[in-house]
Formats: sequence, structure tokens, C-alpha cells
Amino acid sequence: MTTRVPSARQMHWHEHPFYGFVHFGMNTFTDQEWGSGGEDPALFNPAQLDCRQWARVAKEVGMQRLILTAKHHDGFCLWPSRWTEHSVKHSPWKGGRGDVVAEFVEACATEGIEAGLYLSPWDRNHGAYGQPEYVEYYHRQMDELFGGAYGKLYEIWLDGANGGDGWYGGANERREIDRRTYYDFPRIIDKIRTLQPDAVIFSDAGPDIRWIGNESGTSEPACWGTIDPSKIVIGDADCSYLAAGEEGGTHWIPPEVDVSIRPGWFWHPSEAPHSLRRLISIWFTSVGHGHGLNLNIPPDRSGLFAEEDVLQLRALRHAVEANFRTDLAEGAEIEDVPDGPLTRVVHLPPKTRANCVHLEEQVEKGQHIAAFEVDVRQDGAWHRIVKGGTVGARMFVPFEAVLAEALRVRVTRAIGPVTLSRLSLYHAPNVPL
Ligand code: FUL
Repeated sequence: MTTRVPSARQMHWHEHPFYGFVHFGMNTFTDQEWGSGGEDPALFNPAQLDCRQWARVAKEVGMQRLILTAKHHDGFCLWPSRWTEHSVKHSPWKGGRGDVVAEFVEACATEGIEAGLYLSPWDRNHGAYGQPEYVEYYHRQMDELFGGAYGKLYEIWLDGANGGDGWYGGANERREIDRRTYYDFPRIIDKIRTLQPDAVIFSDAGPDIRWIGNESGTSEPACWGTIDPSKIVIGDADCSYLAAGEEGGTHWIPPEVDVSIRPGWFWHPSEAPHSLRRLISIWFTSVGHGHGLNLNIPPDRSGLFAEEDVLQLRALRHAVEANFRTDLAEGAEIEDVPDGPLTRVVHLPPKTRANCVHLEEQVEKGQHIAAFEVDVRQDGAWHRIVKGGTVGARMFVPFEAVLAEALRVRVTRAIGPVTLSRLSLYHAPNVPL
């Protein structure tokens, strides 16, 4: 079996590329991004917490999945872990008898979306952080969360961040770990595979999906789903390698674009959601480039998605729907002409107005297109409008609107047999130009 094509688990993920991150926890109440770990659990008190609202909104706007920060770097656990006192069980929320993770997975199941969890390896609360004992603690927490008590999970998000200083049981010091060896990621990944075989595992290096290399929602138009994971140290990755992938890389580990709808990952009273224009642009450089879009919506202190965030999500959904309602290539005469690895012509009604082409390769058979060009024919003459790089699972290419009588896609370089399984054309009202 070749490792250069998607597994069934990865294909499922490719088919559902839009999902949401939920950064929620102690930081929501302390107005921080990275809590030190010494925060008082008494501060956690979301008076109206309603995971059903999160799941309902996600479902309504077309997200397939939500991923909750069960534990962020500050170590505060949103479930009553047996292995620490730094959790919801010492908070006033529900008199210390609540379990946000349980409510979250149940809400996702009720709304018919998939649940995933983030469990930060870096823990600024734990006194043994940096010692082998902490790694065993992390394993016990994986057993609690992934071992079946919370049901089936669909994505496990392994964070690479490791900033050094923290509270660490009151020591208040800087602790360095060896990023290559301390966590023993292969052992962590084996455990997740055993406990949650259907979950895609995210980290800088996969094994299922990789980081795109930035948190701003952007990506390059040329990008390979393949990389060589042995070249990556989780938490110390070469971001440009992650962004480009590797032509002929050894393993299919496509990128996830993770980005927040607001400047921060956690909710802050002074921040507002990004403009619709920015969100549309993020959509094009994530879903539109064949990657996953993990769009973070941070619940506020009441425990709900903020109304202004919900309005932006709905606006994004409507903008995307309006863009791709009518495929101008549907029903058109398609002709393959013998020129290069593949040249396909779409004959259109005269003066068809278009500004976006949508291509897909059948990645089950491998990603092979390395360069392509799009031309239009006007009054009998061909004009090039776009030069592209890779195609992969999905590639939306926006361009200045043109009037055309035919459109031609020419694959100019390929590293294997070309299968253009989709060629659609739109006149999209919301393109980022
Ligand atoms: C990073 C973390 O340091 C941020 O706080 C956030 O959780 C982001 C998704 O991942 O590594």
C-alpha cells in the first residue's frame, strides 16, 4: 500500500473540509492567550454555557466538526480529571459537578456533527512538567478522554507549542524540554490510533493532517499534500516546508489551515470578528486550495458563541453559497485535445461572463499536476488569464471577470497520470481580488 495517497480516514476528512475550533477555558475569564497555570479555578464560571448553541451554529453554517480545547497550555481541564485538582471540579460552574467535554460531545452527537479534542502537551500548571512523570500524566489524561468514556472522536489536535516559563506547581520558572524526545510523539500517536482509530490526528508532521505553517489563514497557490514527516520536528518545524509540502514526498499528509475568526484564539472583550471580506479570502486560501479550514470561534464568558461571530459565520456561508450556485460548465460541450499531459476545452455560450475556475484531481490516485494554465477564447483568439501550480483535492482560481466563448485548462507539467475529475466555472459575486 502506498503512503502517497489518502487513507479512508483522510478521504473522509477531504470530503468535509470546513470545521470549527473552540478555544474556551480559563483564558476566557482572565483575558489571556496563554495562562501561566497558576490561575484560580474559582474564576471559571460560564453562567449560560450551552454547547448545543455551538453545535447548532456549526451545523447551520455547514461545519462538519467542532474541536474543543479540553486542556490548553495553562493545564486547566474542562473535564473533572481524576489526575489533577486543576479542573472544573473546583470551579463554581454547576457547583463543581459539571463536565464541559461531556456536554460538548453530547451536543455534537445531538446535532449530527463530529467531535474532536485538543489536549495540549505543554502544561504550565503541572509540577512535574519536564520530568518523565508528566508524560505518564498526559497518557492517563488521553486514556480518560479518548478511552471511550466520551465516545467516538474524529480529530485529535496535537499542539507543538512550548514556550518555556510557567507556574509548574508553584515553582514559577522556565523549563526547557527536548522537543525531539521528551513527549515521545510516536507513542502518543500509537495510543490515539488504538483508542480512536477513526480520528484524524493533527500535528506539525501528521500522521494524518499537518499544520499549514501559519495561523493567519493564508496558503500558497502551489502546495503538495505529500511531505516527508521524518524531516519535521513537532514544535520546531520549518514553516515554509509545511506551506509548500514536498513534490514526491513520502507520505500523504495534507494541510489544515487553522485560524481564528478574531485576532486571538480565546475570547477577549476588546476584540471583534474579522470582516466578511477577510473571511472570504481565508475560505479561498483554505477550502479553496484543497486544505481543511479549522476556523476558531471562541465562546465568550457567558459560555456562548458571541452574536457578532454567529452573524459573520452566516454571512460567510451565504457568500460561499452565492459564489458557487451556478456551474457554467455544467451541460457544456467538453473536449480533450492532444496537447501536453492534458488539455481540456469547455465550449460555452457566446459572451459567458466568468471569474473563477474550480479544478479537482482524483487524489485517491495521487496528486500529479505540478503546473497548469487557464486560457479563454474571445472572438476566436485564445488569451491566457491565469498560470497555476498544483491542483490536488481542490483548487479554486479567481480572476478578473471576462467574457468568453470557451475556456481551456492546459496541464503543463505533471509528475504522474493526470485525472482532472472536476472542471467547474463560475461567475462568483464574492471573490478576493
Ligand atoms: C498554538 C497555541 O499556542 C495557540 O494558543 C492556539 O491554541 C493554536 C491553535 O495553537 O500552538
